[in-house]
Amino acid sequence: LNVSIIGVPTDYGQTRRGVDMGPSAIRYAGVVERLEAIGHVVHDQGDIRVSQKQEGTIVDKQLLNLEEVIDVSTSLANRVNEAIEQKAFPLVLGGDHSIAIGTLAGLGEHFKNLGVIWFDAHADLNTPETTPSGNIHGMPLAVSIGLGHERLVKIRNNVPKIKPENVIIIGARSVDPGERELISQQGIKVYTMHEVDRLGMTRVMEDALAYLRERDVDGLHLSLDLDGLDPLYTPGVGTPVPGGITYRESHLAMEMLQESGMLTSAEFVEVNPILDEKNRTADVAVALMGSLFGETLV
Ligand code: DIR
Ligand code: MN
Ligand code: MN
Ligand code: MN
Repeated sequence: LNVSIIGVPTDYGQTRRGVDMGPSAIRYAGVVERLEAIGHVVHDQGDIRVSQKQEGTIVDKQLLNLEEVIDVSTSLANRVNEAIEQKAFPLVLGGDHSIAIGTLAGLGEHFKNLGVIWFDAHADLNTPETTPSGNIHGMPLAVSIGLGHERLVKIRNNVPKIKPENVIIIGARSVDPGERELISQQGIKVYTMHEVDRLGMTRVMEDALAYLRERDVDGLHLSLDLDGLDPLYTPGVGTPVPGGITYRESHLAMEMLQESGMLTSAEFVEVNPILDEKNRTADVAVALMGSLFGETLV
């Protein structure tokens, strides 16, 4: 593969500092070398430019740092769009999960029936009306299906970016009331930790991939929030929730995605080295990328 790495050093989607250092932590953990060792051609495009906070803008408690998030999302969408036009595989490194707004805006222009696997402890389906925090990192999936602040929904003008029926959430264990309502109303497929425990990750991934094949998707994006794993393995995240996906289950999921041959883009988000223990969370992210991109043991 021709892999195009795009770093997005932003923390504007939430209120804990340090997640803007995620791209550095992931590079330090050896992402480029790891993918090259598999045989991929890797172009690290560096980080997109994230400006300092604009003072004096109106503070909307339901949409914190809105102007900044629009700015970052717009630049990222342009970069992802360029990568796709150059026939490269976009690998986006966060930053908090609000960056998925930009990634999917860039992808949605090229893939008209994109499948999305959302690996996360949370559903990220809040809107300005339902958000308990005002943090935009809790909203990117809603925005991408066309629900939320107009200026976020309209980035690069393609609305919606993805179809709710093409989205599969895996690992959910902290879902807000408004999100629960959207899940049933919009027909979004969710494998909570209950299903992961009950069916096992093998069945979950087999079912998920078969479902997306059935829907005849023209591409598949993985949006992986490191808080989807249990904080035992990835402590360096802003909103850890116990009872998560194990290290081995996560690797298996990555391997099954690789085997499917369906994946066309990926992003790894919420790595916060300030909250971490010796860069363990970035190390896990890179190890998962190894499996996702086809590393084999023998
Ligand atoms: C919560 C937390 N649902 C919110 N969301 C997080 O603030 O909307 N997403 N942490 O990753
Ligand atoms: Mn284009
Ligand atoms: Mn998330
Ligand atoms: Mn999360």
